[in-house]
Amino acid sequence: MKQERMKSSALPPGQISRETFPRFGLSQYANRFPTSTDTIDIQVGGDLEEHVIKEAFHSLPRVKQTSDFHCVTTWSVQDLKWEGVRFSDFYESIIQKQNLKPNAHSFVIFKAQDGYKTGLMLEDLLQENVLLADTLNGQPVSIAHGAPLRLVVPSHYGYKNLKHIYRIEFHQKTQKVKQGILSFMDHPRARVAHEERAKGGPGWFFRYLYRPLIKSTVKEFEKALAEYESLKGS
Ligand SMILES: Nc1nc2c(c(=O)[nH]1)N[C@H]1C(S)=C(S)[C@@H](COP(=O)(O)O)O[C@H]1N2
Ligand SMILES: [Mo]
Repeated sequence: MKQERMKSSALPPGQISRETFPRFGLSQYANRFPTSTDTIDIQVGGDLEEHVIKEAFHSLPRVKQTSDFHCVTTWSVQDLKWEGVRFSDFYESIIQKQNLKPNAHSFVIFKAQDGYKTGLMLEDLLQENVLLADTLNGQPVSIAHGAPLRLVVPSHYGYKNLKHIYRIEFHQKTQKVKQGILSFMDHPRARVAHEERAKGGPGWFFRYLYRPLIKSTVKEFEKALAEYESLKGS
């Protein structure tokens, strides 16, 4: 009898495991790509002084983490091997040093080179398994998966795992972040374990709404990347 490969953890409600990790997202981002992937420069702003973090990022302790990835449309990929720095180390060692007073921030907005953005509670980002990752499965994070740096928040749906980070804003109060998707689709926390797929109704309902979109979206994103790479190569 063929032995099933043991995965490290059970899947959360409504998720289905797939073998390959696709390039994925909202249609409108399929043809958008990062403009600068050679260096990691992070603009910071919001309720603190604007500046750019360069060398300081590379002085943070490096960590490796194996975690699962869950897209809100119900596909999951298990056992991805990320490497990077803990968001909590980044926050405590770099951001809090310039901070006005302790506990001043409660909400964080991430902005990407392709125009995508998302907001998360600082409390959720300070969990141990939240990384700013620059390596996936032993290779620098590819264009497909978020070069040069992406957010890995395994307990939250894929749409909070922002790729191609260029800017991080720290705010004292929760902000509205217009993500370019219908607003009901953006749950403020989007925790996978609680099936917070969207704020406009029960999580299980959206399983059936989103699942039919997977196949065509994967195709669309694959095609756009292939076109981009052939243009770059020519
Ligand atoms: N910059 C950026 N980040 C993004 C997206 C995007 O389009 N642009 N899509 C989000 C969505 S909906 C998902 S499911 C994951 C997909 O990550 P992957 O392409 O590495 O599979 O990225 C998220 N982060
Ligand atoms: Mo997603």
